[in-house]
Amino acid sequence: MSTNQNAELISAQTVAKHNSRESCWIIVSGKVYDVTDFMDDHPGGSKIILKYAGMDATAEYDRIHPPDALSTHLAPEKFLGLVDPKTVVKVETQMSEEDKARAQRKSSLPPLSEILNLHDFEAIARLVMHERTWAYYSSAADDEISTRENHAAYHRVWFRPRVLRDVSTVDWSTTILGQPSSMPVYISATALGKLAHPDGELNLTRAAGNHGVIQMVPTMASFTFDEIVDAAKPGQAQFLQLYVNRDRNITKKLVQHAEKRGVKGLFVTVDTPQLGRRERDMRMRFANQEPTEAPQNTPQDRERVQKAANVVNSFIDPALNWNDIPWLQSITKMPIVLKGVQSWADAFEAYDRGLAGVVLSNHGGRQLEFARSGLEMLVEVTQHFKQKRGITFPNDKFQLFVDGGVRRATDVIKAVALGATAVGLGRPFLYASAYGQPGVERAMQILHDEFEMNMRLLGARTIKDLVPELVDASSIHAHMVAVPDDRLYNANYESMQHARLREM
Ligand code: PPY
Repeated sequence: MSTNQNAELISAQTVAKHNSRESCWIIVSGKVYDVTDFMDDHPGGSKIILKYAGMDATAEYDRIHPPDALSTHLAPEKFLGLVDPKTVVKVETQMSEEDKARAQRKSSLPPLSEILNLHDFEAIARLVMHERTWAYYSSAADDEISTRENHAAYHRVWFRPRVLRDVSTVDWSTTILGQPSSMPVYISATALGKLAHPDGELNLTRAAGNHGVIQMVPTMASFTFDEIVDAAKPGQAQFLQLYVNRDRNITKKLVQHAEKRGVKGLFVTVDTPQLGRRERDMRMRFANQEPTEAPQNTPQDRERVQKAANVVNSFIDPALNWNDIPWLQSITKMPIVLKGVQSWADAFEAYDRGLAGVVLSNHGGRQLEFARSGLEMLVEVTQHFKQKRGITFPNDKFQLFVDGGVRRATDVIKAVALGATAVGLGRPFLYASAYGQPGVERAMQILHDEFEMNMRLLGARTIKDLVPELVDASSIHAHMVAVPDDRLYNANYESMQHARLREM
């Protein structure tokens, strides 16, 4: 969207008249936009837009979005012109009591030296992040059973360690899609990193650069793709997570630009033709819908609910299918990995089409409820490859990754022993970024320390020693198993809220 410098300036008073659902204009960075039609498509809900209807929304917009989000998602004609700066009256915003209490908690964060594991970051994040942020990041589909299962699955795999091996030095470094990585861990893509911290994804990029870890840059980041790539050190490897847009030209441009900027791998998300039902997040959005006294069953209301459920369809194409793969392969030389494969049949298909690998994942439990954990899929997929194709893992030609529920180096070690090249962690690094870049670095250091100790205790000198015989995964498919109560972790989960009467 180009700025028409010759357009007449619009007075703030004119903008202020368009302050309703029927006609809603907002100002962002001095530009006036008509967002009347867009507000029901807004992934953050319409109420937040209506709160700024007829007003300057720049501060709130910048808190969450990259500068190019509006120009990417709004039709050019929705940019109406520039606001006349002489007419803008500055409004002081009042901090709510809850905001003040949160700021107080934020100023009492325990020092990083007292953070001993990744669960600690999660517990702290819950206390200091805005409740809407916490709801968005932590929520998962339906009854949040898959998301809990992701973590619980690791409790069903136990070790069979070896002794009397010289483990005076141990080395857990590896390569991922040919790129060196200091550990078999990468930062998985998560949307809207600025919600956690003003430096959002850049904290992850910089910490990754300092620790030799690879970051998967999300399509839905809070910073632009270039801002995130610019924050990397020279030679620092990054991957790109891709949501394929309905408009294939947008996707082609992004992919080819990423390749030019040196991105080393393309992770195409294939498990999100529609957004899963994240009810804790939805309740927050309802809290953010404008109250309506109108009957809830009018055609307009039904259309609005329908649109909100499918909001993701406006920029993630639900028609994406296997026939698009040759096209993706034709537009880039980057290795292509499918993120969100959940069956051995689809893993075979990816292998047969010459792709570089698959991420066995249920999207952090945020998509299909009762999708199995990546770890359980890994056991099944490797078994099928061995039995039907005679192929074993890890395998440089076709790499298997898992993500979801990983909080400890022992979790990672189990997945690697079972054939994964590396394991993705998404939420834990976001929670750590409540402390900014030092928090993310501390999270990485904690993982390194855990790797060192556990490699020694397992008798594994290098990644090559992490073989299937080192673990007992015979219970992985048993979905009911007694484990000691994981109280710290359970404390970070929340029981579902049920509908309540509105306050009188
Ligand atoms: C997720 O929230 O799980 C995502 O993958 C990001 C996202 C956010 C908003 C719309 C579509 C996808």
